[in-house]
Amino acid sequence: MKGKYTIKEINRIPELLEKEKEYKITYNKNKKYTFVGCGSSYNLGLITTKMLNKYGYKSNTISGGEVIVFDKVPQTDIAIFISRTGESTETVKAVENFKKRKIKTIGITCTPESSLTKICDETYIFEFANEESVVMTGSFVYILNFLLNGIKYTDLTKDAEIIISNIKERIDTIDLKKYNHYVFLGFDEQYGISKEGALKIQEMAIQNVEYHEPLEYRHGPKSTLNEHTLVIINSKDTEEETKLAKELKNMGAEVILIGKEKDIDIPYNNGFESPLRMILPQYLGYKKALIEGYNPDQPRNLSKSVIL
Ligand code: F1P
Repeated sequence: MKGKYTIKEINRIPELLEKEKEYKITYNKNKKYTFVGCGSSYNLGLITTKMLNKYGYKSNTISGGEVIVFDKVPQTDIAIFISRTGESTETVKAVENFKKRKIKTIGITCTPESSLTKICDETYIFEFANEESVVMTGSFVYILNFLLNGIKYTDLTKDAEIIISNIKERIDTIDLKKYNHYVFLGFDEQYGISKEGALKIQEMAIQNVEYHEPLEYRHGPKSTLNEHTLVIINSKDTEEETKLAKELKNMGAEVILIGKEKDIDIPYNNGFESPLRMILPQYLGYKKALIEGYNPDQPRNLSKSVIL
């Protein structure tokens, strides 16, 4: 059955989140952290960096590609390499660029005995979060929540079940055949959430996608909006974002506003709710892929990790 792994991986998110109590990362305000990854794992770094900097820590994120092509290594104390497979070439190779500068290296992966686990000074291995499907879904939610819990522990388990069912209910009512253009909007760390959301639709359902800051969308990008556009706003519960949702609906798009008592009720909680907001694009990508006849478990042209 097409997509059987993806849906299994989405459905077990509440179970995965239960595991959060067993693992802990701690950040030190006197140290600088650099996150390195590719694809979804890069997005994990971008979102975590936004959150760390907001809470008084020092962090930056760089893609594995930028590190290895330019030998670019930000001034830092601890480098954290994220790779579900532990095999993406750029991420694995980038470890050496940091090591030769005597920077401490920590790997985060779902794959024991991977290239990444062999070369990093320390590793967190979440084998229970590993996935059969190519696209990261549950593992992304788990790792993001793990990384944010180092700032402030947030128990998302109790809300996950109901949110998954609300998301399914909402998405299942949309005639997805009609939409071939997907736009994700969000400020700050919600921008990273939007970037990753767009990637899910692109990877699984092979659609045209975009992501922007909400108000930036008015400054040019909205020219391509039409009745085949589905907009998802990862809101910070501001009036401006609600106003924008109405405006885009009036222009003919279908709009899903995520926020407190909105189309999908996930109140903004300074970014700590973000892992739960990832479930919507994951399920949307899965559903749209099935409707178009694609297999969300095994998207066109993609493999579980890019080995160069
Ligand atoms: C990174 C990644 C995935 C993406 C694609 C190619 O993998 O970019 O996020 O879905 O399949 O690989 P990893 O380094 O986290 O294993």
